[in-house]
Amino acid sequence: MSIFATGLPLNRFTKVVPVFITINNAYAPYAAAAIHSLERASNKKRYYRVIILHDGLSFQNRVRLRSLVTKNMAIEFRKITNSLYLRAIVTYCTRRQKGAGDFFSSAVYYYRAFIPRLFPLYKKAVYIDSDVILRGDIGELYDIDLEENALAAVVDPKVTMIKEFRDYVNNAVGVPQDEYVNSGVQVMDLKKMRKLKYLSTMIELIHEYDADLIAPDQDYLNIILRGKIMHLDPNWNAEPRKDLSSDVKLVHFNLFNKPWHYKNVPCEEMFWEAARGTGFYGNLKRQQEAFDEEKQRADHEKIDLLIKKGARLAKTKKPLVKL
Ligand SMILES: [Mn+2]
Repeated sequence: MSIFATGLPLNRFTKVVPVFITINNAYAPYAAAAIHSLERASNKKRYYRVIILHDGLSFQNRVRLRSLVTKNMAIEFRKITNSLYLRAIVTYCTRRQKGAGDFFSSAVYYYRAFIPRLFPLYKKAVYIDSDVILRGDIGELYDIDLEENALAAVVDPKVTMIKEFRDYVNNAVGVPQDEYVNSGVQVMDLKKMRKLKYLSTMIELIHEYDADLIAPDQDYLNIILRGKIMHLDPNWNAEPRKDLSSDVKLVHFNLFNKPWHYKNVPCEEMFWEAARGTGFYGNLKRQQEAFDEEKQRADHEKIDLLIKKGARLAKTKKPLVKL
């Protein structure tokens, strides 16, 4: 019998690796591939508890995700319920959706900010985006000593690559490009984040500035936790590429060239291998087939707009948000 079946509060007795992932119905298929890859790369002698934060998943999606459970990996769901904070975020996102170049105006991106507050019994946890595939054991990531830091993450590779994003983070966010991290993979010191009042500080900044940012919750993370973030080995949040190094432990399909939309993109085989064996393989294949030229054009346009918005906001004389 798995220790997950005993109903014991595992953290008290056994070192379990808590992994959070935040999704809505649309992200469920990608999350399944991510979780499947996590399980395959896991250390079979360790235990993992995957906690899926969501805003209301269909029965079918829950069943399919739940079926990924193994002897050493539990899967749990936690619905983000309506609260003062959530309402503030949803209002902010709804307003943002009306503008151009709003890639990250979905409230689902903010759910990860609720983790320290919603799980007071956890001291430390790992968070991953649903658009990642693991090749290394996430337990190793969890084990990293954060020392005095509140968080560990990788310096954002897309910011390093794209000039408009570099100018944007340096000027508009006010965080130097070599400090600015990607929020797709995080090791969180939940105790420290609670102490810093991470979520309520974010809500206050949203309320005070109502700032039009390009990666809002990631920008707030960098602003609020600045100076308290440890930089992880880039192999824990790597860009997909044709000649991927064997040292890469996690690939992040960030922003463009999503393998479930496009054919012949870097690292697609890793994604499809992980997607096979989940209940979503057929859906994902059909999604790719349905992503016709028109949809591809719209996708490219959206990314162009995001980059242009970055360039426009970068012209500001002072940061858009101040802590
Ligand atoms: Mn992502």
